[in-house]
Amino acid sequence: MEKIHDLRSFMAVLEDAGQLTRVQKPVNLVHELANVAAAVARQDKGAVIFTQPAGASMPVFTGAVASQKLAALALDCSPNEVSKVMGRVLNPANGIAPVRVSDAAWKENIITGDDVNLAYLPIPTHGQHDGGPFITGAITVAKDPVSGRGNLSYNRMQVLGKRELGFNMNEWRHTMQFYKGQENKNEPLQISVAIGLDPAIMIAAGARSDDDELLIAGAIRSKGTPVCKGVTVDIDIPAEAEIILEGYLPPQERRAEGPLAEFHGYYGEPWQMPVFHVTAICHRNQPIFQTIVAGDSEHIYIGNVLPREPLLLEFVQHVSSNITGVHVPPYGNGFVSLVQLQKSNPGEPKNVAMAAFTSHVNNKLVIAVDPDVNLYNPADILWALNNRVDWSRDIFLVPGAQGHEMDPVSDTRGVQTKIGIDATYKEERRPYGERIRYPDIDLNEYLS
Ligand SMILES: Cc1cc2nc3c(=O)[nH]c(=O)nc-3n(C[C@H](O)[C@H](O)[C@H](O)COP(=O)(O)O)c2cc1C
Ligand SMILES: [Mn+2]
Repeated sequence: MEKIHDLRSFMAVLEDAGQLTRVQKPVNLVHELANVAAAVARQDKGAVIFTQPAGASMPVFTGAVASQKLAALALDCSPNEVSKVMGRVLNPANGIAPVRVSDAAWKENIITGDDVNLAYLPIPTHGQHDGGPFITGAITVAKDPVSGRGNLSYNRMQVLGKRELGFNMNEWRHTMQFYKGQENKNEPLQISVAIGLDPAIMIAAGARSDDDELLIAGAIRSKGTPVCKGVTVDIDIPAEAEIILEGYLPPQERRAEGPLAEFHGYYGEPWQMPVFHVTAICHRNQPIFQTIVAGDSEHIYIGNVLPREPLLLEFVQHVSSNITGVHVPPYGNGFVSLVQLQKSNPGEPKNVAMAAFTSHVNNKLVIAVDPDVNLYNPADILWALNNRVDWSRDIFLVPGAQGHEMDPVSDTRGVQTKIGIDATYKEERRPYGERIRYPDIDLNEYLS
C-alpha cells in the first residue's frame, strides 16, 4: 500500500480500497453538496470527491474519516485496532516533532494583498439552517506568542467579507488563550489555516494536547510532519497541504457568526467571535478543497470517537481485566460509550459502566455488552438492550451529574441524569443457547 503523506496519497489509498465515491455531476455548493456527502456517509460508500461543483474553481473532498473503515485506512490499521493505535499515538511519550523544510507544495501559487478574495474558494453552505458558507474542514495552525509552541485546532469560519471570516473558538481552547494573551497587550494574533491534508493531521487536531498536536500526527506516520514558514506569518505550517490561508485576529474585534449545525444534532445560536483577516491565500497547482459536513459522522469521529476511545479503554481496564472492546459510537453524538466484556462476575458490567462514565464528562449513557454483540452495529446494540436487559434491575441512574453544557437535555450548566446499563446475558435468570447467526457471505461469489 502507498504510504499516506498528503491528501492525494490518502485518496489513492481510498481508491484502492473501494472507499472513494466520485461525484462528477456539478452539484450546488449550497446544501446539495452536503446532502450528497451525508447520504454517501450514511450508505457507507466511503469518502467523496466532487470533481466539479457548480461554479467552483476546484474539486471538493469530504468524509475523510467518517467511519470505522475510513479511520482504519487513515491510520493504516484494521478497523478493530483503531482505539489501540489511537492510544499509542496520543501517548505524549510517542510524539514525533515536526521537521522544518525550506519549501512547501502550497508555495506553487501565492496570492497576497488586494488580490486576496475568499470567493476564489468553493466554500459550501452545509446545513439547511446554517448562517451561510462556512469553512469547516480546515485546521488552524497557530503559535503561542509566549512559548513559541505550535497548536492545531478546528475552528469553524463563516465568510463575512472578501477577506474576513468569523472565527469561532470556545473560551478554554488553546488558540483562544493565545488570542487573549495578545488582546491583553492590544496586539493581533497571527494564524494560519491549512486545508486539504493528510488525515493524520486531521485526526491529531481533534485531540487536545498540552504540546503541539503535530507531534501526534508525527506519531501516526512514525515520521515528523514537514512544516514550512508562512509567507506573511511567522508560523510553521504543514508543507504538504493543498491550500493555506494566512492572516491575523485583531484585538478587541467581535462580530456575529452562525448558526451552524452542531455536534449534538441541532443548530446552534449565533456567537460573537473574533474576525480572521486573511493576508494570503496559497495553494498547490490543481488544488483540492476539503470540507467536513458539520454535525455529521466525520465531525463526531474526529472530535469524539478517535480522541476518547483510548481513555475509555484505560478507565474500564482499571476495574476489569475482561474487557474485549470499547466504542464511542458516532450516532451517539459523543454522549454514549459502549463497553464489551467477557464478564466473570454478575456485578462486573455495572462497575465497568461506572468506570466508563469517569473517562469523559460528556458520557451520559454507558452500555456494557457481551463479546457476541457487535460494537459497530447499532442494531446489535438494540438487540442486546431488548433481549438482555430487565429495566428495573439492570440499569442505574445518576441524577444531578455534570455533562456537556450544550447537551440538549441538560440544564444550561450541563447538569443532567446519566444512565448505565448492564446489557449482558444473565444466564442465572433464564438459560438460552446460542444466538441465531447467519454468517456473512461475500456476495460477489453469488451475484454476477
Ligand atoms: C469538525 C470539528 C469542528 C470543530 N469546531 C470548533 C469550533 O468551531 N470552535 C471550537 O472552539 N472548537 C471546535 N472544535 C473542537 C476543537 O477544535 C478541538 O477540540 C481541539 O482539540 C481544540 O484544540 P485546542 O484546545 O488545542 O485549541 C471542533 C472539532 C471538530 C472535530
Ligand atoms: Mn492544543
